[in-house]
Amino acid sequence: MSKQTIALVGVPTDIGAGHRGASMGPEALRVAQIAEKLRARGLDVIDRGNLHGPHNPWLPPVNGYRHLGEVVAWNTAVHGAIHHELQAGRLPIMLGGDHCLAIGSISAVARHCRERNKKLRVLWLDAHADFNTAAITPSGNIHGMPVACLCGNGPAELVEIGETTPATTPDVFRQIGIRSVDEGEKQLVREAKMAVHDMRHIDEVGMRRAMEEALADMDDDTHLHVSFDVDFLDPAIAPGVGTTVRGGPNYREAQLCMEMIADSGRLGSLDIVELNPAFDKRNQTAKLAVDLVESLFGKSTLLR
Ligand code: B3U
Ligand code: MN
Ligand code: MN
Repeated sequence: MSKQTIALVGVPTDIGAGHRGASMGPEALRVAQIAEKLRARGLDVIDRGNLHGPHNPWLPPVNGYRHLGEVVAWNTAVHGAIHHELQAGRLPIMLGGDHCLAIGSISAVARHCRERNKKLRVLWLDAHADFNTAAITPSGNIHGMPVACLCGNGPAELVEIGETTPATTPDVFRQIGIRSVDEGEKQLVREAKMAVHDMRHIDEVGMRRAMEEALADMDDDTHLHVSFDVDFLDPAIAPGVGTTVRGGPNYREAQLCMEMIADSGRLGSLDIVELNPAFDKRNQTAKLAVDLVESLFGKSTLLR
């Protein structure tokens, strides 16, 4: 089989976030040499540049949603771009941007899986469950709602991005690193029977077993999508995010997580989201994200 080409798709917006600055994420990842580091691993990488969309008007929520129209516009662009890359046989990496953009990317991946008769598995690496709805959100920020929208629990304009409604179901998700879930959101996560490997579980059984569980029962027909919210990482090593939550995976745990995904051999698409250079120090969080992405593509610390 010929080697797969990686397509970098920049999405410079913080339209769904509670802080400004994630719009600078794509450039920070480029400055941290994401393309060059992957090429040095022998991979083919095309940088598609950035998508375009409405500016951030920074308005309060309306009916429980902040910037709904703008979020729809950005996600429609993301859906089209990511689906295009998948159709052409490339492995898309979305350079976010805040996590609301996963509505566009994962709906595109889900559509691709339906077209190719593939099973979908989504690893959601995050401090947050992102399962809020307009009725229960504490903020109105749509970056706290993408998993709910992808599962059909959201406004029609977002739920209907992609060809099938809803784009996906809770059983495709494996959430890792979760440690901040709002009260009403907890109830919804429980009702949906979402597989959540939260920090309590990782503390008890270790990253190795948590990842074995999350990666279990995949086969040659499974497309694995990784949605990497950089606030997954402990803020001691990753300060460059809008919402830090202490008690996340440390450097070694995060490396093991990425290495085990690489070993599965199933990675088909990736989001890197919520990197916020306005909160970062000397681009250290972007450099760390790139280091971890190298591991995700097979760089190993072991002499194997
Ligand atoms: N759950 C909170 C906070 C939050 C979610 N995702 C991030 N922050 N990055 C909310 O506003 O929905
Ligand atoms: Mn998130
Ligand atoms: Mn998060």
